[in-house]
Amino acid sequence: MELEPRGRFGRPFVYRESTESTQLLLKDDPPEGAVAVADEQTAGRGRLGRTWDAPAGTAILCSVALRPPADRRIAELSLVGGMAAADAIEQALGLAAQIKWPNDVMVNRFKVAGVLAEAREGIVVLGIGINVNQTREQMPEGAASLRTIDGVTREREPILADVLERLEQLYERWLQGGVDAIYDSLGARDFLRGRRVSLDGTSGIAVGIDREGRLELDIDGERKLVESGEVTYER
Ligand code: BT5
Repeated sequence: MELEPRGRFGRPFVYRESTESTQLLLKDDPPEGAVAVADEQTAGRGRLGRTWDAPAGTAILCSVALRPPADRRIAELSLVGGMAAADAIEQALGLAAQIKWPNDVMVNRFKVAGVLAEAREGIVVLGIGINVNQTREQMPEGAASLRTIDGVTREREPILADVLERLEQLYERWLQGGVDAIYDSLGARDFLRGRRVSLDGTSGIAVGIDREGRLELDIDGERKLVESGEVTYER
């Protein structure tokens, strides 16, 4: 894959046909905006030790080096990355994309993209995986690609360039004003709002993502704010 960067993000640009994980390619103190992309990952990472799987050449698999101030909450960057992916997916597909807190992008209740924010050695590596051209047989349960949704095979490069441009803009806004600064569009994309959800053994109704990027729950009439975790919802 090649990239015509439209801004600061994408310089330098590292591409590998096949690699363990793009999260591991941004080495030696990369500048903010350095991007690594691969056509195939042999050990793609999800959160909490899970894997991210995509057949070679079908998906966007990219990692971006970020250098937020040390006092900022890294988890919020998953939402920033999710927003960039959701906006780009919506643009490519012409269908609404939603954010399932804390890091999934959903279309028609299927997961089409995932985001992983990992902090190490003074940088945050933000990984974004977007399912573009996988066939139905190639998708895990509960997941979809842009192609399984509308039957269209797409070039990945323009979508990648779009994601990075949007990410740069959203990240700048987040740097200035936190989640609050992107909240108008984030709140409108909140997939869990109003749904019955379970988290760490408790269940309740998701009130929604708040202006600090936490998930607000209503558990039997009591409000609870969650900073991180694994949410399941009832379909
Ligand atoms: C995520 O984890 O959603 C974060 C995924 C981040 C992937 C990118 S790709 C570029 C960069 N390099 C990496 O190595 N990773 C990042 P999580 O919420 O834990 O979701 C993982 C779960 O989603 C797995 O346990 C599967 O059930 C499912 N899954 C695996 N591959 C998938 C896919 N292609 N599409 C949708 N769901 C998938």
